[in-house]
Amino acid sequence: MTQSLPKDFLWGGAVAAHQLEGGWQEGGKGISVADVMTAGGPNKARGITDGVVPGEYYPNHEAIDFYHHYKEDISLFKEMGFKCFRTSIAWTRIYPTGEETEPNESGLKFYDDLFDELIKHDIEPIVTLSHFELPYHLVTKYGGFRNRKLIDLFVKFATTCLQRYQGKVTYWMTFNEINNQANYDNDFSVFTNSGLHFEPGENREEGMYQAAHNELVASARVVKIGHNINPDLKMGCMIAMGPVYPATMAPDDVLAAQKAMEKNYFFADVHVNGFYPSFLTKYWARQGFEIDVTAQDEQDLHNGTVDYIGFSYYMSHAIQKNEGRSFDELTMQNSLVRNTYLEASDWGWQIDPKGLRYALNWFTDKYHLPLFIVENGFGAYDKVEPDGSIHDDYRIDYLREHIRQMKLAVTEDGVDLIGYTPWGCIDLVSAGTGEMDKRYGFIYVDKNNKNEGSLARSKKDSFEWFKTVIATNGEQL
Ligand code: P53
Repeated sequence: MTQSLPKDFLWGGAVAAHQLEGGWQEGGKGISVADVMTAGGPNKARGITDGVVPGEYYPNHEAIDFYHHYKEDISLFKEMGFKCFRTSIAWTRIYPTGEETEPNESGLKFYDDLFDELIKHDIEPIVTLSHFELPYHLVTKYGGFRNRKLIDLFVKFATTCLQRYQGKVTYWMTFNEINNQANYDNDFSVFTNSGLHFEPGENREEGMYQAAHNELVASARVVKIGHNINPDLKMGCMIAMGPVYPATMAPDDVLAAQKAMEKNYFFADVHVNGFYPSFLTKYWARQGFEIDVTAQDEQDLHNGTVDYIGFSYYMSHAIQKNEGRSFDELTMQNSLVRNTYLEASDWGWQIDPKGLRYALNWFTDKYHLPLFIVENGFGAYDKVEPDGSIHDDYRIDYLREHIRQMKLAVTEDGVDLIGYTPWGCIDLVSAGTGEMDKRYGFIYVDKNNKNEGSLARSKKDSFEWFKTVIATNGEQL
C-alpha cells in the first residue's frame, strides 16, 4: 500500500457565494435568504427579517466583495498552490426570483469569468449548487422547500448551470450540508437549508422531513440530468459530519449515539442508496408523520444516486441517554453532553482531529464511495501585529492535526479520498453567526464585525505553512 497521498490529490480551499461575494444587487442579482439575515455572535443567534429592512445591518450584502476582488484573490490561491477551489453558484444571480423562465445572462457571465480565471491558473473549480442561498421570493411565495414546486425550480436552475459549465466544472454537489436541518428546532438551520419559517403550533419536525424529502428528490433528478448532459461529470452530495459518540459504555448511551447518527445521516443513505432506510419510515409511522412521497419520487431517488460524498468536518459530539426520555424523544438538542477529553474553540466547537479519521472510515464502511473533505477549519479571533503580520499558530495546529489523521485514514485504512479543501481559505462572513471576526482564512481580510475596514487582503502565517503542505503533497506538516 502506498504510504503517501495520491499524486493528483485535490488540495485547495472552500467558500460559498453568499459568504464572500457581496455585490448583492450587482448584475441583476435577486434577494436570497442570506440577504435577510442580520449578524449575531458567539451566544446570539442571527436575526431573520421580513425582507430587507432599511437601517438593519446585513453582513452578506457586501461580505468581502469577492465579486470585485476575485482576480486578486485567485492569484493568492495560486501562490499557495491550490489545485482546486470550491465555491457555490448564487441561485439569485442566475434566476433572481427563482421563477424566471430565462436565466439572467449577466449572472451566468460572472461565473464564466470566475471559472475561466481559475482555470487560467490551473485551479479546478468545484461547485455547490445550493449553499444557503435560496431566492427569498420562494420563501414568501411558497414557504420554501416544503412546497413541491421548488423541486422543478431547483432542477431548472441546476440544469442551466450544468449545461453552461459542463466543460469547466467536473465536481458538483447539490445541497450544502443538507442534514443541518435535522436540528429542526433551530430557526437558522431550517431557514438556510430550506427557506422554512414556522408558525407557533406547527410541527417543525414533520415540515423539515417534507422539505428534506423534496430536496433529496430534486438532488436525485439533478444527479441524473448531470450524468445525461455529460457522463464525465461527478455528481455528489454534501453532508455536515460531526460524529456522535456515546458519553459512556452504557449500552443505552451506545444505542443513543447510534440513533442520533441515524437521524443525522439518513440523508446520506438516501443520496447514496436511493431509498429511505427502514428506521426512518418506521419512525415516521410511529410519529404519525405523513410525508408526501410519490411513486415517481421513489423512482427518481432510485435513479439519481451520487458518485461521491462531499462532507464538512469541524467537530464531534457526545450523547447521553436520559432515563426519562425514550429513544424517539432523544435529540441532539436535549441530550448532547460535553466531551471531557476535548478542548473547544471560542464558539464551543469541540476540537477532535481523530474524529476526522473516524468519520472517513465510517463513511467508507457504510457507503463504499469516494469521499471529498470539502470543509474543515478553525474559526478564531486573529490579532494583527503592528507590522501587519498575523501569527495564527492555533489554526496551523488545528489543520496539521486534522491532516495527519486524514493521511492515516488514506495510507493505513485505505479510504478513497479525492481532496481536501479547508473552509474559508480567505476570511469571510460566518454562516452561523454573521460575524467577520470569526475567521478561518489563510488570507486575512481587513473588515470587522462593525463593518469597518479597507477590505485589504494580507497573508497570515498559515499561508506559508499551507503552501508548503501542498508543495510536499502533505509530507511536510
Ligand atoms: P460558521 C454549523 C455546524 C457545522 C457547519 O460555520 C456549519 C454550521 C452552520 O453554521 O456550516 C458550515 O461560519 C457551512 C459553511 C460555514 C462553515 O460550516 O458558522 O457549510 O457555510 O461557514 C463554518 O463558523
